[in-house]
Amino acid sequence: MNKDQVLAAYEQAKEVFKQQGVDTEQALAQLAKTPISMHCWQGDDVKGFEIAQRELSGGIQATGNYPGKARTAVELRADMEKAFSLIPGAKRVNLHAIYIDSEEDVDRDKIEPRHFERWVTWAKEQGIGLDFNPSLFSHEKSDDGFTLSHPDAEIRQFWIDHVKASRKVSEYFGRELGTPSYMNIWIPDGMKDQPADRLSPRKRLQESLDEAISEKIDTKYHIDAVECKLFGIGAEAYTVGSNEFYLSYAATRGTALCLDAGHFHPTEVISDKISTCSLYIENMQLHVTRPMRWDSDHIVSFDDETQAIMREIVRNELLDRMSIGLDFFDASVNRIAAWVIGTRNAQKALLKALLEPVAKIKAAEQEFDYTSRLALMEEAHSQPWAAVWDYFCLQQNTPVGPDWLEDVKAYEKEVLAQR
Ligand code: RNT
Ligand code: ZN
Repeated sequence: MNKDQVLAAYEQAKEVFKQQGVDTEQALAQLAKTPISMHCWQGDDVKGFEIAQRELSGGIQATGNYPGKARTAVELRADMEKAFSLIPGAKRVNLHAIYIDSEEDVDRDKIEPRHFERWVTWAKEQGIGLDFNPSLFSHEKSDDGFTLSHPDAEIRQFWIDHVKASRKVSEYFGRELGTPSYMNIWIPDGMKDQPADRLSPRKRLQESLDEAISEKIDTKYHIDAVECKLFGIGAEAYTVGSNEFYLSYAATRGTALCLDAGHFHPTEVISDKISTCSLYIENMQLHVTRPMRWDSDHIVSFDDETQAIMREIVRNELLDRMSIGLDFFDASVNRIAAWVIGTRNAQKALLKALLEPVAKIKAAEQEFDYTSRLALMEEAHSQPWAAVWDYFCLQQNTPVGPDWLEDVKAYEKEVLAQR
């Protein structure tokens, strides 16, 4: 589509939405200022850049061996810049502690803000905020399948110290970049087979977390979040940090809660959890991802659940309290394309939600007019929201439709194939 076609289609769409009482300009402004936190770990299959290179563990897996993955922080940043140029709207970057960018061989409990200075310099250049994660996996001290809930106090302490050190890095991000860093704590702790004691590890996790986050840090700079999970590979029977555990933890400790779309039973959806959480939890974080049969972390698709998640956020006016992040790692396709596809899909779903005639639909529901409610919801799917999306891409100087693919292919030939 050329520019004139995009503009003409937008003008038409604008009218169509106006007739339904929906202001497309307002939706576009909201979309433009809502950042999506792009996870750095799609770029190198969750490997990281510690001097002591370790295999990915913790019950998660990046399958595939598509050539050209980033081998250094410099390469990863270049790849993310390429992806940014093809993704409209505001972005943030979500880092893990294993993405330390330093010549020093530092163990996890000893990381300091200075080891992440180059990331901050880059983020400033890019005009983006950073989010952070302590990495409690891919390490010899997590090999027993336990970290913060490990029966050995010394191992627990190592991981507590890692979380404490990570909070300093996160606070540093927030201070330097003027936007709070969400620091999400996910641990792989669990057991393959039925435990005899389900309680003690949970008690230890509760105590470890309390110690790890005991120092008060201004939420202007840093926000703690915790992420629950149902199971992992090798931890099928029992996960210490279950949904009930972390929902209660976040509610009683005042931390944020991270909901990962792949961390529940196969037919259980996070879209239905957002409203409940909003009643008890101030800040929420999302790991938008696509589970396929298991927590497979497939690239985000424009599917029903992604759309339902965004509708819940918009209909309940929760955008201000929500950090929308992504969490997938597919090593079977071009990794930059993976970011572009997944991030654009999350944004498309958000835009479509912003263009819904919410007031009308809610009014129908209030009057018990479920016929109109269903009719309006269903018709919304085929309204010309895609023309508004194309216009947004144009407005933001990013490719319209599948045109971005050519760019990715050229980058693959020129840069990725040389690695
Ligand atoms: C694992 C969790 C966790 C990780 C990342 C790397 O199941 O989803 O969020 O994917 O932190
Ligand atoms: Zn996750």
